[in-house]
Amino acid sequence: MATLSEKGRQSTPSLAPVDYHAGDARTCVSSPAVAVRAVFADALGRFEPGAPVVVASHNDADGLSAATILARALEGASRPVRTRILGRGENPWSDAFRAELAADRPGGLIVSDLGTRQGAILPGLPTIVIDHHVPTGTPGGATLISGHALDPIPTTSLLAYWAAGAIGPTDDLLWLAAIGLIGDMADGAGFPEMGEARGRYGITALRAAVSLLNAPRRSASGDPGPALALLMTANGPKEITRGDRPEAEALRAAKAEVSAALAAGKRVGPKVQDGVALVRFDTPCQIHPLLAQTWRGRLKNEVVLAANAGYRPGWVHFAARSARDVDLIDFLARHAPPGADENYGSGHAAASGGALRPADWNIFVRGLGFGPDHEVPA
Ligand SMILES: [Mn+2]
Repeated sequence: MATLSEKGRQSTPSLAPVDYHAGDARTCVSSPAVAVRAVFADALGRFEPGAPVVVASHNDADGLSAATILARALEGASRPVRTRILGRGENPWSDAFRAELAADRPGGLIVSDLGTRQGAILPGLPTIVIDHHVPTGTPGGATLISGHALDPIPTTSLLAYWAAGAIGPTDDLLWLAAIGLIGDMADGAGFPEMGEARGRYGITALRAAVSLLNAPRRSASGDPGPALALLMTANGPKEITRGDRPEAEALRAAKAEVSAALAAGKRVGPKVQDGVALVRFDTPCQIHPLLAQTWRGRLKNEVVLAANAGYRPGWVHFAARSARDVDLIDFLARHAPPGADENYGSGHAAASGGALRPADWNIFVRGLGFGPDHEVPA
């Protein structure tokens, strides 16, 4: 595995070493952008020439913009590319995705903003993992371009923007990097690219575009198609916010749908028991993180659990937040039901959650002291 993890940025030129292929001489670089471009160029050179590249990415604004940056850059260089946005319950390190790739037989795979896990995604397939989450493993023989050790931590879209410099000119892709920066970091502070994008495209239009692009993944359909289609062809955020194409209309409809679901969810009162506030509701929309955040602002002493049994059939998805200084990863680990797996209790100390089968959910809430009226039909 080639690992890129380096401290320091353009503003503070450092000669921090970069692991650039195990065994090779250590390469000294002056900025993460330069390092990312070099590592990406090298890894792309090992893809099968002329064969399609699959770009798999997350369905939020950062993942969508990262995928778009990479796909547009590759298309600009006349390389065939297929974009695959992963949705709810999907994960590249799964048998389902492995089988899909094996049938597709691409010449290379780029996986962006989908985490960094243990093992090869498809053994033998040249793979680049671009990500900024805390790695939970080493992705086999893939080239890993990880931003998590940088300070500040870049978004995946910004890493993709730096990487795309290895393929061709990136000037028209800058606004896409900004979409991801706003999506994951709100203001993108600490990155000169954000200041430049703000000056060229306007922060208001960029923020409004992010809000629309994040709506479909929270809607019942979860369809990333319209957002991706707009990003692939637009020349700036206003073509998303003011567009009259059907795809732009679909984003506005998704946003209205999620707003209505959230308004209904806010009318559900929490049940408090032994320091835990439980908000139980059923909707196909992914509003549980938003609702948990809302109640975190109102309940100063409780661990808030917002639980949604309508999001994915056969599962209870929940978000955990607390205004108190509680390590939620630790809290959930201490209360884990026997059936909890990797879908339960990951994330951050301050923002966690998970998904449980109804039978396991019922054991979980019983263990927290809630009565049978809070259980979900198994
Ligand atoms: Mn991200």
